[in-house]
Order: sequence, then C-alpha cells, then structure tokens
Amino acid sequence: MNRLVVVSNRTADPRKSAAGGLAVAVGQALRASGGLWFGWSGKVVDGRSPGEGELRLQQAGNVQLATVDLSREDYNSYYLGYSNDVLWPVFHYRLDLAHFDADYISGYRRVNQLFAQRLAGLLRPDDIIWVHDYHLIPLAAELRAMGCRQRMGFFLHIPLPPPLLLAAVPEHEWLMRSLFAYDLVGLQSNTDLGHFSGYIGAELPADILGEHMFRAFGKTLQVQAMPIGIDVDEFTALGRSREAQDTYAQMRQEYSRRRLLLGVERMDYSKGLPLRLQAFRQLLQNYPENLGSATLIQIASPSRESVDAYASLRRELESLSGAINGDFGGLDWMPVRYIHRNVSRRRLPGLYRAASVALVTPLRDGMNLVAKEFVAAQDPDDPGVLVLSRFAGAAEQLRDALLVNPYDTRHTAEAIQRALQMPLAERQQRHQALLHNVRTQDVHWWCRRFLDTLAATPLG
Ligand code: ADQ
Repeated sequence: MNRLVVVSNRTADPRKSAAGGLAVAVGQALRASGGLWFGWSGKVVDGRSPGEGELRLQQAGNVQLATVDLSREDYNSYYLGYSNDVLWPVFHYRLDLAHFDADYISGYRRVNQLFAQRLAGLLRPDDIIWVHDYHLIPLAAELRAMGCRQRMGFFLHIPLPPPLLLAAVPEHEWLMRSLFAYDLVGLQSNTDLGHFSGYIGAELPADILGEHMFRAFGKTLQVQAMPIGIDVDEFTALGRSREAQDTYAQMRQEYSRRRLLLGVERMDYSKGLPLRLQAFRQLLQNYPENLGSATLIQIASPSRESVDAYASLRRELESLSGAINGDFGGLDWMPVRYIHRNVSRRRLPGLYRAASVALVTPLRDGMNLVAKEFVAAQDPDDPGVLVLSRFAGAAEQLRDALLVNPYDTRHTAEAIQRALQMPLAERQQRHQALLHNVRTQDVHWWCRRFLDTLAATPLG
C-alpha cells in the first residue's frame, strides 16, 4: 500500500483529542493507515534568517510527525500576512479587510519553498501526498520544480470566492497555476466548484473538459466538491465522557426554567457574530415572551489576535453583548453570556445537548463543523433545533435546518422564534433527516472519497 503523506499548516499528535476540525479529520485519516504528517511546529524563532528552519522528526504511534519552526519574519509574512490578511478575507468575500502587501507574497512563497525542500528529502516514489488548505496552495508546484512526481491532491477547507473577487488578488493567476500542479483539488461545496469553473472560463486560456476536468498551463486537473464531515462515533463517545455529562447536567439544572441558545466558534469576522447578537436583540424586542427566559451562551474562543480586524471585532462584541444585558437584563436573568475563552472540546457535546437552539450563522464558511457536531450531540427523542446560515457550506447538505440569511436580522429573529416554538414532532423529523446526512457523509466518507478519487485520477 502507498504511504499517505499529509501536509498542513499545523500538525497534531493523532493519538490525542485535537481541538479543531482539520486536525480531527486529518488525524483520523492518518491513524487509520499510518504515514507521515508534515507542517509548521507552531514555534516562532527570533533572530533566525527568513527561509530557514530545521526539520524535527517525532514518532506518534504509526504516524511520523515532521515539523519545521519559522523565523519571526516568515511567520509575519506567510502566516499572519498572506494567509490570514489576504487569502482568508478575500476567500470569505471580505476584500475590504485584505491588505495586499508585497512582503507578504514573498514570505508566502519562501515558506512554501522551505516546506517543499524539507519535505522532498523525506518522500518515497510511491507516496500519496495530500496537502491541506490555503496556507499551502503553491506547495505542489514547488515540489514538482524539485522533481517530485508523486500523486498530489489538495483540499481547500475555506470557500473559493466568485471569479471577480478572486481576480482582485494581485497574484490570482499564479495561485491558479499553482493549483494545476496538483492532480486533484477538493472543494467543500458545489457553489465553490461553480466558482472554480467560472474563474477558469472567464480568466484563463483553458479548456473545460467536463464538469470536473479542466486543462490549463499544459496540465489536466480534476476538481470535485467533497464536503468534509465529522467523526460521529468519536463525537458520540465524547458525549459519554464525564466532562460532557457533567456539563449537560449542570446546564440542565441551571437553565431548567429558561431556554438555552448556543453559539460556538473561534472569534472570526466570517462567523457573523455581531449580526447574530443583533438578531438576538430583535428576538427579545419583537417577541417579549422570551424576556426572562431566552439566554444566549456565545463562546468565541481567541483566534489570530495579532491580526487587526480581530481586535476590533472583539471590542464590538463586548459592546453589543454589554448593551443587550444592560437594556434587557435584570437581577435574576442576563440574556447574553459571552465567553471569550477556550472551552474544552470534551464539554462541547454536553453544551450542545443542553441547548434548545444552536445559532450557526456565518456570513461565509467553507463548511462549518459546529453545525454537524450539534446535530450529532442531540437526544433524538427531544432534539434541539439548528438555525443555519445559507452561506455556510454545510447548508448544501443540511437542508432540514432552519436556513437563514444572517444579514437579514429581522428574519433571523423570526427563525429563532420559530425554533423556540417548534413542536416536538417537527423537531424529531428534522433532526432525523439531519442526522442521517451527518452520519452518511461523515469524516470517514470524506477521507475515502478524496483518497480513492486521487488514487484513480489519471496523471497528466
Ligand atoms: P473553522 O473555521 O475553525 O474551520 P469549524 O468548521 O466550525 O470552523 O470547525 C471548528 C472546530 O473547532 C469544531 O470541531 C469545533 O467543535 C471546534 N471549536 C470551534 N470553536 C470552539 C471553541 N470555542 N471551543 C472549543 N472548540 C471549538 C475551517 C473552515 C470551516 C471548515 C473546517 C473544516 O473555516 O468552514 O468546516 O475548517 O474543513
């Protein structure tokens, strides 16, 4: 069997419970087959020259972890700069937040070259290489330039924007050319696939050979929509853990006379938090029967705090939640509990299960695994209701959620009210359909689908 080599910005020990979606999914794939996982160590070294970084190898069960530290300058330009201050905002349709700085792109190329150099020495001729996410778009092109001929696939975890938005990135053609160095590109949704095809048709001298096959720059590339899923069994088992059970019991007791609404994410402007708080405010204003009862627990864990846009988002959220509590709260009830801290992953299933409604209302999201985790954590006999943004990739699959346009706060408030009042039979019926989808297209399905397609992709 060919060895699986996974490359992502960060790595994790696949034997331990990981915090985020990508780490859980990739860890699961590697644990099953064994292999090599390559990425940045997470360490930033002051005083080191840009483009340099020693390789560190470590064995974690059947997976070899290979990591490289970054110099301060590379971290600033590759990670904070081009990845999170250019690609992240533009790919989430936020051109207004992007900073096109010439130093960023050179750092991005330099780190991809560094990774390629360090990785090339570890590769075997029949390895299958699976590269993840927007930090590493040019990695295959760099490896190819060093003579690597292995099968290489790329999965984009974030959305691919419409052609004209992508064309606003000064290096858009180079980014696309870089993608054609892979044999397979996986995207989260059919919308993203449509954008890819639209871009190719409008911006490149290229041939569209079929719905999934494209030829440009002398290379044929297969592109498929393959929505990422969760590990339902792992998440259910997590729900049986002591911490999850205690959290559930504590929440049920504390909110026995109230209705609990829940939002959980990394603090990020793509997640639509200010508009969500405004919709919640309108719920309290327009449907006063919720006063003294509806309580929103909003967990927004710290993320990328040294990027400017995140600091101002934090201030905005503090001010909005403070204003709602000041205007509506009383001695025995505060409508918003805003938590800007990390919450242990083990507590999440208990929190999800105790909530009557989950608010998953991003302005744009590649997929959104919180929506799927919420569904998996529910009691099928008495399930909570998922209010989901139509702009999350997950909305293509989770049609039985209450789908909302998060920019329309009045309508979102209406949907929340509907969720709070939904009869048991309808809640059960919707949950059953959602769970079926979350189970069928789970993370194992996603991994198999990507790797089987990559293995069968004609090289060219
Ligand atoms: P993210 O933007 O990080 O991921 P998401 O898909 O929701 O978003 O995954 C987050 C994961 O981290 C979930 O497993 C969740 O339980 C956990 N998590 C989130 N907030 C947390 C908190 N406050 N405390 C503890 N755990 C928390 C990117 C893309 C998504 C895409 C995933 C996977 O932006 O669109 O779904 O990758 O491809």
